[in-house]
Amino acid sequence: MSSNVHLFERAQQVIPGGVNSPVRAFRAVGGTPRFIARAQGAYMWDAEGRRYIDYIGSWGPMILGHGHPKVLEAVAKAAQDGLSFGAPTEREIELAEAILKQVPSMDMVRLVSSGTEAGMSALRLARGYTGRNTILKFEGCYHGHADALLVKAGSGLATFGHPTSAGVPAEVAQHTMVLPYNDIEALELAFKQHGASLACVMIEPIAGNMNFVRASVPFMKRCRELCDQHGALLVFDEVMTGFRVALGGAQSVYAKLIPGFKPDITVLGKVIGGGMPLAAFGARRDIMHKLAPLGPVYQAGTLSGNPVATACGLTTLELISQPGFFDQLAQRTQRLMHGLDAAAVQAGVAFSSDSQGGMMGFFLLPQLPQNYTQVMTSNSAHFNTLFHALLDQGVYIAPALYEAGFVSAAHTDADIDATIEAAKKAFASL
Ligand code: KE4
Repeated sequence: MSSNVHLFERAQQVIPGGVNSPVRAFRAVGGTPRFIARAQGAYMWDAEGRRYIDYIGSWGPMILGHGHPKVLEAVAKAAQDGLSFGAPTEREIELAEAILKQVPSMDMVRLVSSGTEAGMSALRLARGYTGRNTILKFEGCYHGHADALLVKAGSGLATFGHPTSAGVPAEVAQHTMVLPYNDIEALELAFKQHGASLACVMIEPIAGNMNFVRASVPFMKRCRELCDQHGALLVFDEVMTGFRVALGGAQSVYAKLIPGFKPDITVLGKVIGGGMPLAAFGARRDIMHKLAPLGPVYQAGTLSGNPVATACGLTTLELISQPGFFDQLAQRTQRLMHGLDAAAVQAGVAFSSDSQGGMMGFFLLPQLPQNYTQVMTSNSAHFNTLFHALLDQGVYIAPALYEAGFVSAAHTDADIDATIEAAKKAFASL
């Protein structure tokens, strides 16, 4: 049995950083990544046979827990019928219908293979529909690694951005504005100065890439109003929140707080694939009719709507649509949050937490942060100590303080209680 250290050394010889996605390398928290051998229910086992209670859940998809028998059965049957055809299938229709049933802001949906692909395509669709080039995003929100979205804030408010990654031409970044999240004044200035050229505002409605930061109701209301006033589209990136914070996603949460609220385009991923490569974007019919082969906005994919991935996603959606699923998931998540809050108070540790449905976040800060700047005032050294103290006790949270956490239907009260006990010991080490 190879050790994690040995596997990491071997991996780094042939894969950049030893990983196929940077956050997995533990560079933010230090130490050796755990090479996972298998997972079942709420648990993962690493290459050394060590068991972890898993709060990453593949960064969101594993809402049922790992290896749900009905999902595995559907995947196995689909695989027997064929892995990929490059031709339409009935199950793509069924999955599209299942998605649209829960997200009434969309009349049509296009299936793709990753959240990045979905976000990139949504952006092109917004530009193609409006005939405009400028896009607006918010600091701390991550929408995948398409060039136009790897951009950080410009020098002044409402100014155009600069690339956050090498290889992104300045000419691309110059069409992207990046504003502080939850900053209504900056938003109004940006629309005042650039409203006529804005194709869209793209937002994570609950920003899981800042751990867990909610868009305030006044801010979200203002996003919607200003988009309407200036003819820009509101693009909801629900790759993380979709079918995770509620069956109808974050937009269903905001629709309860803002009468009649809905975004124009929605980006989905993670849960709708159930752990397999599947994502989607959708909108009203008039917007989606701009897409090839109907309209001038090109978008395509060899494995889009893959028959095995659609079986995984469809079965997952059928199971999470059962009555009471999200109520129970939310109760379990809240039980964990309350337990961690109490443990932190007992240990005298500055701590704040929040959750919605099966998505959660916490900060080693006395109050919940409202934007990226505030999130980054967290003490990263303390977080790293907490991360490893939990990991050493068999509790696996995200290896970065700006990442959200996820509870699954497979997490039992005993798992939650064990996690809280491990946190008590971990807080004592801070
Ligand atoms: P993917 O291309 O990784 O499937 O999705 C990109 C994406 C888009 N939008 C949101 C809101 C997202 O959270 C993501 C991906 N999330 C990260 C975790 N923060 C995935 C983990 C990783 O990058 O390895």
